[in-house]
Amino acid sequence: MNAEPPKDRFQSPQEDSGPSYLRAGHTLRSWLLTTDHKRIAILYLFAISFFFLVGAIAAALIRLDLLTPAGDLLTNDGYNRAFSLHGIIMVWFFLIPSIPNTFGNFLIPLMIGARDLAFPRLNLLSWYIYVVAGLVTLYVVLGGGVDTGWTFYTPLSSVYANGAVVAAILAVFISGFSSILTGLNFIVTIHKLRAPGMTWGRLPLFCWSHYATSIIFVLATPVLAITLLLVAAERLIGIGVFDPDLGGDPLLFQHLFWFYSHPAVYIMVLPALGVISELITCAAHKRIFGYWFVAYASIAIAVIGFFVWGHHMFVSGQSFYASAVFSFLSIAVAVPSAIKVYNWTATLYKGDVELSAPLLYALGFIGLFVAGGLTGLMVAMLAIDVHVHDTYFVVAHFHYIMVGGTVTAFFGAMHYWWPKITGRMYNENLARASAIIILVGFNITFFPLFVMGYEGMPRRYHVYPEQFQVLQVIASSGSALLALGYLLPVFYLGWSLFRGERATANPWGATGLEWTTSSPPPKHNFVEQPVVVRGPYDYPLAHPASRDNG
Ligand code: HEM
Ligand SMILES: [Cu+2]
Repeated sequence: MNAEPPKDRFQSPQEDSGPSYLRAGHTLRSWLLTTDHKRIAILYLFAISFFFLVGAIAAALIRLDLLTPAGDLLTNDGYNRAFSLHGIIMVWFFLIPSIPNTFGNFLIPLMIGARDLAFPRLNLLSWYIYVVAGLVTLYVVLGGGVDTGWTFYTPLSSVYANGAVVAAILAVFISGFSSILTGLNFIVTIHKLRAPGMTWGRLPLFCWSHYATSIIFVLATPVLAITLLLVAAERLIGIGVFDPDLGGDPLLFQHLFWFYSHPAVYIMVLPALGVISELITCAAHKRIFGYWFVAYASIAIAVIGFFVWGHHMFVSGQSFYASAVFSFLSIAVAVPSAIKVYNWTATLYKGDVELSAPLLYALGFIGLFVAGGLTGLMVAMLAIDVHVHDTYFVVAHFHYIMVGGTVTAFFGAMHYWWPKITGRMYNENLARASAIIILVGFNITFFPLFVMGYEGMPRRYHVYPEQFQVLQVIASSGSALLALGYLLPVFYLGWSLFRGERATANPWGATGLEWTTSSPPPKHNFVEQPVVVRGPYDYPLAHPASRDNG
């Protein structure tokens, strides 16, 4: 941990940086009208955490209800509304914005040596759009909810569903503008605002993964927006695009929806992959193994991700040949993902490894992501998918990726960059304990779902045969432990804000530009424009031959 990066890495040491961004103005107004990307990141952190809590309360309701085979807690309709809200909030108001809008916002300018994002006011506008979308969602929650699931499949959503479907669609529609603006902002920033010497080959992998994510934000989100508008028009005035009686096709909805939503699952996980690359190299004090492979793997995932949507429709009656092609392409996406896991492992190998909390989160991530990925390969294969389609097996698979992956990376990022963001250190022992509780709680909650799904327990049912009760009760008890693991950091991180030891500029001995400025950074990030003279992750242990000598 004490290994100092080479002193000559950056030409302008940052001294005497002036008041930090946290101290530049204390009024509510100075926060709500800020154009500082770091403050906007904090605004997002609050808003997104709030929605995570709302989604988690819905999850608690689901898990309590599933304790008994008869589903005694909720009515059928109530259960439908609980899992729909859980899914809608977790996907659109947590998973998609979580890492990009908080850590991406905070870190990209710092990592490339810029003063801010390219469009600071657009950045603030994105936050307000997110908040407006969130308020509409709260209106839906308070108004009793929706029962369509987060996927809004027609004709359920367009004809039969009760509840505030149009309002829920409106909320998701509005939140899309926030995504598009953020994606544009990141793309322009990474192209235009890199410090002198920050070539593409020296870009931190965190930035590469956000670059790939932003491409999906900009290209895919409009498709979702149009699709949702069509559903709303169908429901309100019966335009008939999805209604066979009027010459429409309900399956068209699924094609349009998954053309967005499959790339969107990579929006949810690519930023997490970027986080893990940073955590791993720093914990190993080694240059990442195969930098260009990891960087291009992000782009490959983003591109191939657009051509696999049909794996959600294997049992919809699409042609066998279409299914075979989608199956092949889906398996192909596993290759770049596997490359990353391989390269992280090779990076740790013979590294000077420090078993800190961020590394524990990263290791937990790798394990859960591999389990989620391998079961993803299984459902990408036609024959297996026909057996487990719409069962708990799928629910387990995507929770391993989304919760075991993205949420774990979110917590890892929170710990790793906490000293930079707040200027304070957290309690390392409590942090390690919470990482382990999360890992154990997660597996107790979600592993039984693989077994149940394989044995035929369908998803979205709350009344089930007694044979599944033991596994359901185990899963529910695990979720209580998991909730504890997620809550614990709220307390020790909160404590650290006021009482934590003061952090130095570079407490981990890491090499990124963000660690050359003070913790917390000054309002304009750097006192002098930094000049980059070395490649990324240039740790003392990096093999001389693997250094770039620019
Ligand atoms: C923390 C503990 C959690 C528990 C116990 C839990 C439990 C569940 C269960 C049992 C379902 C299945 C509903 C059904 O198909 O019958 C479900 C669905 C879902 N969960 Fe979670 N979940 C948790 C956390 C999360 C998180 C953190 C996310 C995302 C960040 C998430 C995203 C989803 C999504 C997208 C669905 C699909 C909803 C649908 O079928 O429309 N869950 N969850
Ligand atoms: Cu997919």
